[in-house]
Amino acid sequence: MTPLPIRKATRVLVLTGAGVSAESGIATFRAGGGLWEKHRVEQVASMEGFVEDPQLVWRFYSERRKGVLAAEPNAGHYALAELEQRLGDRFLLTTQNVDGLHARAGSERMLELHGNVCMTRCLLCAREPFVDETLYLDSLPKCELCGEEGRDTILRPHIVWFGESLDGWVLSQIDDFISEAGSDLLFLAIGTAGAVYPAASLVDVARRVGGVSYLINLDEADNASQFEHVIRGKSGEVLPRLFGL
Ligand code: BV8
Repeated sequence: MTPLPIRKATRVLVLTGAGVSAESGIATFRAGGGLWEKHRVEQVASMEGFVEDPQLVWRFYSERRKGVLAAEPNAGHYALAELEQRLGDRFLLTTQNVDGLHARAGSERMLELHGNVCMTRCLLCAREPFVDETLYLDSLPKCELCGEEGRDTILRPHIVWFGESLDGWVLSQIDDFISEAGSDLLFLAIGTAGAVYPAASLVDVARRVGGVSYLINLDEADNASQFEHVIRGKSGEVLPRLFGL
């Protein structure tokens, strides 16, 4: 496999999706047997669904929290952490994944676009999201800070649901990285079906500044035609070779 065209000036922006964690045993969303086959998205990954049945949503996220805590990063996660070590501030990883495996593999220059399944926050007050590994299978967690002020507020997963905006600061970090790179940008989308926005539009932004784009994915992706280079395969096998590790 031809290693990536990384020159001295090249700045690498990576977007990962659920496919990168598949070899860690974590279910993807849209493949056969995937998460969206067992659950209606609107019911478990939207504010409307949470308001309608918060216990169903907490059960859904508690099951995923349990799976994530039992999982380990795979060779694909470690390859990305190694590439970051080599490139330093010429590297930025953005992930749609909420499983925290990139951080556990050592990635530091990493932004979580859709939140983290092992973090919880209050539905109402401005307390910071906090690490939470508790499983709420038949109980609803309450905000104790709100409780002290006499409000009975439940806590929610620190996840970006459909219809909710992504964090403005995170998006501005990505925009800044792309603008600074210009035509020296190398954009890699790895293990994602390219079906969810605005993450799926990153390839268009990369091309607009003259960047080179690669898709590394097991199957066809919705936005595959946007990429100059498409490599089909498993990220755990492809990335170490592609990065020349
Ligand atoms: C928003 C949390 C503003 C939930 C998730 C245009 C612009 C902006 C918004 C929209 C737009 N058009 C439509 C929208 C609305 C919506 C959207 O995109 N809908 C889609 C369905 C059309 N977007 C939003 O609502 C976003 N909000 O933009 O705010 C706004 C506000 C109001 C109204 C409009 C706009 C919020 C999106 C975030 C939703 N939250 N996650 C949770 O995780 O529980 S998205 C969810 O999908 C996950 O985060 C997941 O990561 C993500 C994307 O899925 P993939 O990662 O790609 O996973 P998938 O299974 O699909 O594919 C895996 C791929 O891996 C496969 O192709 C497979 O072949 C491959 N693979 C498998 N194994 C391997 C492999 N590849 C390599 N190696 C392997 N071993």
